[in-house]
Parts: sequence; C-alpha cells; structure tokens
Amino acid sequence: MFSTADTIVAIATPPGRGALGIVRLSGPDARRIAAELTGRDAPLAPRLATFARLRVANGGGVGDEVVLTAFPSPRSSTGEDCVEICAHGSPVVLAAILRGAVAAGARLAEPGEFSLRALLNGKRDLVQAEAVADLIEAVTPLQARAAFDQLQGTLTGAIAAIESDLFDLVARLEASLDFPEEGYHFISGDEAAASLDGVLQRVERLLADSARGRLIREGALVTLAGAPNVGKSSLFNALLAANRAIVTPFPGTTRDMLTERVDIGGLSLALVDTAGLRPAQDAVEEEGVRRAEGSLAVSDLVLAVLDRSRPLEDDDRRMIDATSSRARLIVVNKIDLPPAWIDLPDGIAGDRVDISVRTEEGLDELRRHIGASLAGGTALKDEPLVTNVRHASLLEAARAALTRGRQALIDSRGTVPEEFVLADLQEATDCLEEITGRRTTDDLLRHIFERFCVGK
Ligand SMILES: Nc1nc2c(ncn2[C@@H]2O[C@H](COP(=O)(O)OP(=O)(O)O)[C@@H](O)[C@H]2O)c(=O)[nH]1
Ligand SMILES: [Mg+2]
Repeated sequence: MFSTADTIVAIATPPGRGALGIVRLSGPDARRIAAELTGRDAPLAPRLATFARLRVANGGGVGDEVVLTAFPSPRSSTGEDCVEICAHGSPVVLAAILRGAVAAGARLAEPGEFSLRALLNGKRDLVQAEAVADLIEAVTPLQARAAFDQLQGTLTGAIAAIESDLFDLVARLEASLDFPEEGYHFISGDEAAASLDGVLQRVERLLADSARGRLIREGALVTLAGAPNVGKSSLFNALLAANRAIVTPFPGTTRDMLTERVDIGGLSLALVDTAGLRPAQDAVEEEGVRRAEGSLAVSDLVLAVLDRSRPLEDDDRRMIDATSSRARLIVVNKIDLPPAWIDLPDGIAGDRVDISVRTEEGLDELRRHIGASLAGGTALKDEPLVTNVRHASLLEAARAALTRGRQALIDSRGTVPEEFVLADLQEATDCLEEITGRRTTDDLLRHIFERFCVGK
C-alpha cells in the first residue's frame, strides 16, 4: 500500500490555532531534515528536548523558536528514526515547516501512516493501533478507559492466551496425524474435546461482554417520543444541560428533529428530540412526525414521555402502541403537578421512571435507568475487553469454527478425525490472528488505517 522506505511528515496537532503545534517526522532522513530546517550542525541528543530556531529556506521568511526531540530507531513510536518539532501553534508556521520538510526530501504522510509503520515494525499490534484511534476519538471517560486498556494490551494478552492453548492442541493433533503407523495417539479424543472446550469458554467469555463493549465504543441512539406538550423538549434540554430546544406551553412547538451528543453514565448518546406524535395539522408538522417515526425505528432506546398532570389521551395511546416493539423506558413527567392518574393502563410494557423536569426530581434516576436499559442491566463501570465490532465478528467466526471442530470430535465418538478437526482449528487460529494483525491483507490495513487522522 504505502512505501515504508521514505521519510514521512505531518502536523500531529489539530487544525487551527493553539499555543503549541507539533510536526512529526518518521523515517531514515528524519534527523537530517530536522537539522536542515533549523540550520543545526550538532546531532540531536536522543530523547532530549533541544531548543532551536527555525530557518526554512523556502518558508517565505517565516521563523519561530522551536523545540526538537529526536527518538532514534528503534526506540520511537514508529520504530523508525523520529523527530518531533514543537513550534508555536500557528497554522502559518506549521505549514512552513511542512513545506520545508518536503523540500528537504520528506513525503506528506497518509492518514494513519505513522500507526501503520508502528504496526509493520512490531511496535504495536493491530488491536493496539486501533485502540490509539479509539482513544483519540473517545468522548466519554469510559470510552477512553476502555481504549487505553486495549492499548495496554489486555485484549492482546487474552487473545494470545487463547492462541497458545489452540496451538498446543493443534500440535498434538498434528503429531497424531504424522505418526499414524506407530498406532500412537499423542492426544485422546476426550483430552482433545476437553482442551477445545477450554478454548471455547475463553472465546465465549470475551464475546459475552462484547455487546456492552460495542455500546461503550459506539454509543447509542436514544429518541424522545410522546404526544405534544408532555415535556419532551424540556427533558431534552435538561439531559443536555443546555437550552437547545425551544420550549413553549403551545402544543406542536417542535417540528423538526434535534440531535445532540450527551454523556450519560459514560455512554456517548445521540439524543433525539422529536415533533410530538399526533395527527399533523400542516405539511411541516407532517414531515416532522414522519421524521420522528423514522428516528424511533432506528433507536436503541425510546424514552416514551407521558404527562401525569392530564388524563391520557388518544395521542398518548397511539405513541404507546407505536413504540411497543422498541426497547423502551416509560417516562412519566410533571409529577410536581397534581396527578390526573397514578397507574398506567394494564399491558404497557417497559420500565417506568417518574420525573419532573421542572423540579429535577427523578432525573438522576432516569439517567441511571437509561444506562442500565442500554447495557441490558449489567453494570457499566468496568471496561470490557472487546469493544470493536471487527474484533467481535472475528471472535464469533472463531467460535463457530471451534464449535464445528468440537462437534466433529464428538461425532467420531473417540476416534479422532484429526483432519476435520484440524481444518476447523486452523480457521479459528486464522480469525484470532486477523484480530491482532498477524495475518492481514493490504486491503484490511488500508480499510482500518484510512479512518485514522493524518499525523497519527
Ligand atoms: N409543571 C411542569 N411543567 C413542565 C414540566 N416539563 C415541561 N413542562 C412544561 O410543559 C410545556 C411543554 O413542554 P415542552 O418541553 O415544549 O413539551 P414537548 O412538546 O413535549 O416538547 C412547557 O410549558 C413546559 O414548561 C414539568 O416537569 N413540570
Ligand atoms: Mg418539543
């Protein structure tokens, strides 16, 4: 895909102005290029910050005071010679450094190219490279913790342990295959089945947590639904802690769909406020109601809002029916006002939380319920190992292959059909190696690294 023999350069800090900005060089000429950019003759001491003045030949006279740090190969993030040039965070200065580096022989890095080189040089495996991207993308502390765990190698270690058991089993089955004439089995059918069960259990344990992991990594879509005027927009604003949606005493105020990101219990939620569900009074409201129904259809959770201060009406019942097949939390609002009813009609499924947006009573309880409903009741505090859907689907494929292999062992009732079992175990091994990147194709790498940012 990319050449790995040349020296790449990129701005590593976000676009825009800041106190500092960092340009990163990696490759055989990194130190020479940094020296040319600053007119330094003395070599840079490894891993020590060195003050220098920028002298970019074709930089249009742009200058700056910078700090250079050299990380000689192999003790660098990419495994190659690296230099970080820390300048002031002026887009003009950073662009001049970039131009100067290219004039001195560097090539502009592609997205994720630094991480790719780290992978190819054995500095990180694929799981860890993906974890860096996740850590950068994290918007909640829980997401960041889960990503950092993977960066530290918890998932890599768990997979290595599974691979090692599997490798041992494969070796013994192969030995039995290779020396059949000796009439000697290196492993009995029962032993093989027991060992395979152990491997399967480890895979199952990783997968058990993966739905929750994916929820943490990717967040969820939560839609507020309800008849006009029950307090959806008020609740939307309260959960965002911002006055985002217009709230009025008049039914039909919200006609468009509003979406905002919010951290609830560590989960990054896209919260959607919708037009009240009722027979529309005009074309705009009709479109709003259509959008509301669309959002309901793809939501991970629906907050079905009711107003307890007035009797339930047809619009409420229609909303209850329309959301009955969705994962749903019934939110009973306006409990600060005298109640028009206490119990919901029979047959309405879903947990219920009573709140008052006005007095904020019940809002914490509601936040807890939202987190618990999305996580399927499990606690959200520990970081799951598997958060990435790519990893989960490869683990599922490994599980399927292992299950087939186990079935082949059982069907043979003790006479070990090594060839069949081995084919399945090999498939499982391939899946595990694809997770950590020991077995990859250029296409896969391209696909994964393309979503990284430039300079990473
Ligand atoms: N007393 C009381 N009024 C509320 C509460 N929540 C919302 N309201 C009022 O109900 C009206 C409709 O609220 P709004 O959020 O626009 O409802 P929506 O049409 O469902 O979006 C407004 O006048 C709000 O101030 C509450 O908990 N208690
Ligand atoms: Mg509204």
